Amino acid sequence: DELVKQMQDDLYDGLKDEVVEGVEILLERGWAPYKILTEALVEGMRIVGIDFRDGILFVPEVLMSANSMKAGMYILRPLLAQTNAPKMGKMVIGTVKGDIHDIGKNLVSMMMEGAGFEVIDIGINNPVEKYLEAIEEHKPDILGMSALLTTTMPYMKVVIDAMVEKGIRDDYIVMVGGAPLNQEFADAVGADAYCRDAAVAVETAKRLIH
Ligand code: B1M
Repeated sequence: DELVKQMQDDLYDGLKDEVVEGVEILLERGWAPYKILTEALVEGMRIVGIDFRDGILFVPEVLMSANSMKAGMYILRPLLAQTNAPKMGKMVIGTVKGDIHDIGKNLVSMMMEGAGFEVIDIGINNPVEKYLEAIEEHKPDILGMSALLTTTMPYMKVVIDAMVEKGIRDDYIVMVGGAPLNQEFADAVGADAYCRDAAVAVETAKRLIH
């Protein structure tokens, strides 16, 4: 699709208004919000990631791409969160200490809400104390953690170890995700599940909560 390709280019160039307009046009054409999200926005960001890695794009540019993506997600959010699904359970989710990437986490939150979960998003750069406070306060069924950096992902083990030490580890389903993670890592830190993407997070949550 021409427009989808154009939107990926606009996301790459950090053209927020154009990305927003593209989302609106695709919605008018009857595209499902999830299809727009994955094919235009997530795919666009994947391309940005490659050139970021290769030193073709730099932080200020990628930040503009990220803001364009967020503007597109902002339109899709109510459509994705709109649901007739019965109440499924509660999740606290946050990005770990030292890590400020939040797009993936936000996407997981949106999709979980759409599936009928109540989501408490504690944001980015969370030290272990923040996670513990949040689960104590909200008593969720699920704790979700996100990390996008190989340097921050080990912090998930710090959080899980602290839960073990307090004797509360088994009171929660712990799900982890983020681009550098894999199943092996999730097993090694003692999480209940690794979620490759937001759709898998929803499926996994539904499966584990029963
Ligand atoms: Co960053 N960055 N970044 N960055 N950035 C990566 C992660 C990187 C892979 C880019 C690259 O080199 N190719 C690289 C990490 C390399 C590594 O660790 N080995 C990197 C780097 C190096 C950095 C900095 C260190 C750069 C610098 O300053 N020199 C710096 C670190 C800042 C920090 O956190 N302390 C940095 C900064 C930034 C920006 C601020 C510019 C921006 C973030 C803006 C924001 O989030 N508000 C940014 C971005 C945008 C990226 C890339 C390009 C895209 C990330 C993204 O949003 N993807 C990224 C490249 C990449 O990932 N390939 C990169 C889209 C999103 C939908 O996917 O987040 O993977 P993702 O989430 C998916 C799944 O992973 C999963 O579901 C989501 C939806 O399907 N998932 C979960 C994620 N969390 C989950 C939690 C769950 C379940 C599933 O819980 C249950």
